[in-house]
Amino acid sequence: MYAQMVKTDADRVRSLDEMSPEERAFQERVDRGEKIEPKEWMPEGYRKTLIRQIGQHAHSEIVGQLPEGNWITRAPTLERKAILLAKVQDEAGHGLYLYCAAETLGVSRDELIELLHAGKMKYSSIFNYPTLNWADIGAVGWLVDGAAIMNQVPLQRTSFGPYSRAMIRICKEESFHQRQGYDIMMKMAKGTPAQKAMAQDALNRFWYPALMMFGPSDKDSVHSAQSMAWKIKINTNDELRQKFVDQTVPQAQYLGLSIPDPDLKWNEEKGGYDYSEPDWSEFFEVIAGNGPCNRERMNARVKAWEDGRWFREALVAHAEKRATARIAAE
Ligand code: BYC
Repeated sequence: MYAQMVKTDADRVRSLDEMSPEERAFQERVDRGEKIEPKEWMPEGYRKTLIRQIGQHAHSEIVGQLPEGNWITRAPTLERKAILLAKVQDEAGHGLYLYCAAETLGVSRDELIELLHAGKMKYSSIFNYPTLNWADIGAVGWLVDGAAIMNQVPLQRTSFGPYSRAMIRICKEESFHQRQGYDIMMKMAKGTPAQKAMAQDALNRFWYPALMMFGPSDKDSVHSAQSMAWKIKINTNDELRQKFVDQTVPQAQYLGLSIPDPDLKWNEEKGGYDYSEPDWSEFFEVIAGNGPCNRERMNARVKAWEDGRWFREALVAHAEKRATARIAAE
């Protein structure tokens, strides 16, 4: 099993009494709902957790361009192509806001990217699944961006100021992304029987990977308790997964598609659906680097980074030349 997935006593969230005066004052600010800004004192664990989560989130946006970018040249109409192009460009922008937010914590974008390429940082499991046909682009927009919004709307209230502000802007764009995906699904599901079958097949393949996006079940989540105490996370993984299921099932019904879960059932008492858990062994394999597309995704990212090296170096050389000229002129 994945090493960091083992919970120990050391993972326990400490009470105010067990904290140093500085930590206690910090925790009380978080409890009051104050935002923490980059230059302010913060516990080292808080800083590290944020770098891990924001960095992972930024990488997900950038790697997430690959499965959709694959379909830009094959979009069925000019309008669909323009829309998809804009969406994929938005993801690059999201990555940049997030890398900038992480940089305020004292880590550079280059360092984060090196860690990703060395396999020492993660990105969302979902992007290790292939997009086999156009219906998959609909399913990604509807389900993947739908799950992303469910996770990110509460993160607008996260305690770290730069992350929270990045989330506000990202969420506005994500809701457009989700709607464009649903619009593709609607066209396919109300189209010919063959198109409807493609939409159903895409839903079948993306349903459980989308549920995995929220992370392991609460009992196996190593970081949730501390991250929630610090208000880095606002909800548990299972809470958000449940909300996503409850929101998505009626959307599937409207499309006339069925969720690939024979045990899915409305539970009146809890006011939500009972549903089958994803195959967690598959999830742990994917985040350990053994999903269907992990190697392909990383090779594409490393190649893009290497191919762009001359351009980054030219920018730095140009900036240095201008700075030298400015100093000489003064
Ligand atoms: N994939 O203790 P836990 C997008 C890891 S981009 C991979 O519950 P935590 C989009 C976790 O990192 C969407 N790894 O962790 C872009 C930890 O391992 P480490 C990206 C996962 O952090 C382009 C271990 O499992 N969204 O939507 O408390 C086009 C234990 O988990 C995953 C974000 O990044 C996963 N799914 O909770 C279209 C949102 N889940 O780090 C769309 C921000 C867990 O100890 N992140 N792990 O080695 C979060 O909200 C939280 O980090 C998570 C996980 C809920 C994902």
